[in-house]
Amino acid sequence: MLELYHNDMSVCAAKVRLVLAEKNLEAKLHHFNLRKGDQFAPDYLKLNPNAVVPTLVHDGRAVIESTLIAEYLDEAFPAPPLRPADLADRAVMRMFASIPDQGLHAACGTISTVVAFRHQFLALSPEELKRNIEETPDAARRERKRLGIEKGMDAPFVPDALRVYDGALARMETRLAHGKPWLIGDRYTLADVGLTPYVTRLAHLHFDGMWARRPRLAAWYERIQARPNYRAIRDFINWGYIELFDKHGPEAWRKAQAILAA
Ligand SMILES: N[C@@H](CCC(=O)N[C@@H](CS)C(=O)NCC(=O)O)C(=O)O
Repeated sequence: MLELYHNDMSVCAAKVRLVLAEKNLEAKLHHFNLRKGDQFAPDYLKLNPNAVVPTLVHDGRAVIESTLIAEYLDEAFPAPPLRPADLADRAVMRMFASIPDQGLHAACGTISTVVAFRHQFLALSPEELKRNIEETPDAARRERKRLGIEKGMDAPFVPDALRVYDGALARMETRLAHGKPWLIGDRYTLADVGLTPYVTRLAHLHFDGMWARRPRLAAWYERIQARPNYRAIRDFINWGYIELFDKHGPEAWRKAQAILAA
């Protein structure tokens, strides 16, 4: 039996849902409210000491870290395969699939927080906000959360986060110069899965100008949205978040453009 602890708008949880959908696997879903702090419950910390979603539980055993969960699912449920058979291609696939773990995920958290999520945090009671920040176990993540909520787009790490995001998109655009539909070629793999939620987040935030001059990436994202497994994102959209992104995204994008052009 498969169980997934997730959140509807969490980028890394979406990655796991994409794999489940691609393989037509059913999982019992446990939805967490990350603003209210469900992730800090002592019983959940036994499954995932990092106090984050997603966590997959397969036949009673927990697997954490979305990139690892995606590979785990592909090994445990091989059809259809989401890793190339060729070992060199597989290494390239892993390189792309791990881009979020090498800074893109933190950049996405930063951008999402300073543009939009800060408004959700600021709507919490002072006690709930304090708890959410103080119980974030990793000190660096805690400090970024605190400053991002306080300063928004003026937080000092925003330019770096934008450049990390831009660098990841540049790598995708360059890679797609091979003229094939997916990052590794003709086969959709965990590389495409891993980056899909991060490109989607930019689109939701009205930051799609980041690929205005990246036609191959733009075409890839069109193909991604046309795939049946994209329902794992589309069907989980929290419209309250989209409303927030619509309200604050365009103004933030104007500031982001100036930062990226500097
Ligand atoms: N490297 C982890 C990152 C997990 C993560 O940061 N999850 C976010 C949602 S995308 C979360 O649960 N945040 C809760 C919090 O910051 O308190 C993974 O890929 O699984």
